[in-house]
Amino acid sequence: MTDLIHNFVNAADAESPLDIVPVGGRIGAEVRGIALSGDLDPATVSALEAALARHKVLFFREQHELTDARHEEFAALLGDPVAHPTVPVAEGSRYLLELDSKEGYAASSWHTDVTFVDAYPKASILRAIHVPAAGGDTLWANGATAYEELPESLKTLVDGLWAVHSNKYDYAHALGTKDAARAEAYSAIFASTVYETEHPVVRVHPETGERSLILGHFLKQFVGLNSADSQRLFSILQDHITKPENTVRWRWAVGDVAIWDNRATQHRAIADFGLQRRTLRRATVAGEVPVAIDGRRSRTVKKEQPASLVPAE
Ligand SMILES: O=C(O)CCC(=O)C(=O)O
Ligand SMILES: [Fe+2]
Repeated sequence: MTDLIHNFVNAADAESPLDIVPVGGRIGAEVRGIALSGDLDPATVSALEAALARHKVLFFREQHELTDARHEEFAALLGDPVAHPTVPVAEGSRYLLELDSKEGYAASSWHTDVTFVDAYPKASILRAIHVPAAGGDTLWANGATAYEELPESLKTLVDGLWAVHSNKYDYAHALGTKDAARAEAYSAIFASTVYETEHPVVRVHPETGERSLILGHFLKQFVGLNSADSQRLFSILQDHITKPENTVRWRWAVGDVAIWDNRATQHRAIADFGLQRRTLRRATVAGEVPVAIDGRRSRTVKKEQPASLVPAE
């Protein structure tokens, strides 16, 4: 009986000292009884890291003591906190990125954070400050189960495939806005330095050895394919990742925190909250350069400021 109950991918580890309640069948778990801060003891931090590698996204409720400073101190327990490479940090913070609906911003297309650079963050820690009365949930998808369930022929195709990721892309689509001027203004900041990076489509996780798909909205083109074929193949693969069985959805309350393994997941906001206020702040923790199945590593092939932004001599 016990085996039957626990026979699903996202079951809690009976050995974990944490109080963990899985949310989705393949991804996401709530951790209870922990107040996040920079003061957590090393055993708890290791248990959280193990739970993160297993469940891919961890949710914590009622973290009302987590100020910006404490948010950053907690992030430092998981590694080196890093600011976003192009977007200025949130006011009063050292590394935090603010996602605020008053800027017309909701990251409502599927992505993995910052894949336009080589060593993109290994983890993101998102905290809810203002939450709509309804709507504004976030979705996460499991890139490892998506890879595992691909038919063998598609696995063979992606195992040796690489793709170029860039932060120069369609912001109107990613922000879910029809306001071209706003999308352009956001693009001017977000792509103030244009990056292009080649990543393997299948990344081997440095801690678990699990294979997972790296795709998402920063992917521009597959290496060796033209843009039309790239778009069609992207749709096929991306559909495998984002099908509902591979996802978890979180209904935010003020004080909630979500931490995700950015090496094995994608996520997106649901932009259904109209003009209601929605504000979240995010810390990111530095990651490693991804490694492909054959051991090759990702590499940044372009890092360029548009001519108009380069100061005159
Ligand atoms: O607003 C959200 O729900 C997701 C934001 C996001 O993409 C992020 O924090 O990295
Ligand atoms: Fe994101």
